[in-house]
Amino acid sequence: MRVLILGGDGYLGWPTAMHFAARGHEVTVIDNYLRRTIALETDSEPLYRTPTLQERAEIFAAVSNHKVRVVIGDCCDYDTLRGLVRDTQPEVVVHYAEQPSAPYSMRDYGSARLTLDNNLKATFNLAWAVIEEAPQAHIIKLGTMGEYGTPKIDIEEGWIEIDHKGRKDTFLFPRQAGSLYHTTKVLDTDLLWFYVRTFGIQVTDLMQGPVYGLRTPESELDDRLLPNFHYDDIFGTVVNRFLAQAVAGIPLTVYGKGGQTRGYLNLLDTLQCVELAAANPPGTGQLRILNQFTETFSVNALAEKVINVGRHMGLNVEVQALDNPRKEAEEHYYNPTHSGLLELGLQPNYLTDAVMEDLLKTVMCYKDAIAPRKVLPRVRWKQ
Ligand code: USQ
Repeated sequence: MRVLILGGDGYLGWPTAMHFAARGHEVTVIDNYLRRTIALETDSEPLYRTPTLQERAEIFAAVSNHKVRVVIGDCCDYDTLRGLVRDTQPEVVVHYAEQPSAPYSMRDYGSARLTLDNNLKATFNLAWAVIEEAPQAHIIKLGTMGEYGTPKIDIEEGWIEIDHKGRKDTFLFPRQAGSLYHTTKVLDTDLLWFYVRTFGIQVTDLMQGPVYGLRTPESELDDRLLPNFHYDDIFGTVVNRFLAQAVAGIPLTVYGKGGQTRGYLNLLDTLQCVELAAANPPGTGQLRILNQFTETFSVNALAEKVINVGRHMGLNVEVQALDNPRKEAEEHYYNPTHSGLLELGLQPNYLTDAVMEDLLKTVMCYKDAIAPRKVLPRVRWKQ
């Protein structure tokens, strides 16, 4: 397949690019280094320096013989994106080109504005580039479980049937996101649903939970191919943060009561899910929504797992309950459906003690680079 990946420099973008290329697909990536720029501006650089996208592609070609074509450009520039879609004629476009940090989106007016502009423009431009240049292309859009929020009812996979005054219809599941970033994802879904039902494009929207992990079969070929790993308060997701905190002897930063429950998945499973979605397109005129996670944990349960495995490995792991910087339910009902990807063939990699130990060992290789000043939350939802 000809695969175009928007946001190919990211934590998920680069491993996805290598994964598809290693399976013989023709891969082109585009990225404007937005995350790298924001990380520099906010003192949130990752655990180790990753080579540029061009350097990564060269290293990958040298060790694997597989090619990833790199374009440095901005998906918010329509001419750039439209030209790329016209030239590559993708069968699949994987869309990761978004500002992905909830805390960054809540930092101040400028960060909120950038998040809103970037995420909506990139999605809008992609819809149009596909409509105008490759109408058969399958858009695989990375959404987020955070779009649903934490309702008091079971979360369905994208849609819900409503029985109202004796009549029934099916609608997008009600959404109530907890940050501006997550809200931009809600708006993305609405935009894509509009273009699916009016212009007949085909879209898979993957509602993903927080991802953890580092190594993939392709990054095993050379450490310089590892994805960026953030443990800071802006770009670090909770499991990756806890791993770095445990290794550095910094108490685990549980926000509030720690009952916040989310659906988590291993980076390896993100790759499987995107590949399964690509291999099984929904068909033109369809918006397919899949909930992308393999198991649910509360923040407290995650902390307990890190403590158990970390202490067993001789690490000094404690918990520090912090005043929650976010506005979110700290104890709530959470029961999301997630059968679609399993039905397509997903073989989950669960967060077992052995997996946790392996993750801790990998992060331990970079122990000296962990900067404690990057760990505590700097952004509060309420000013
Ligand atoms: N949390 C802590 N301590 C920390 C960091 C986070 O208790 O040190 C808590 C948060 O308050 C939240 C939960 O852990 O309740 C998850 O936080 P997170 O930072 O791992 O995840 P989030 O901000 O929701 O965003 C991440 C990714 C985002 C993706 C999302 C999936 O950055 O791109 O869309 O996970 S989901 O959470 O399902 O919406």
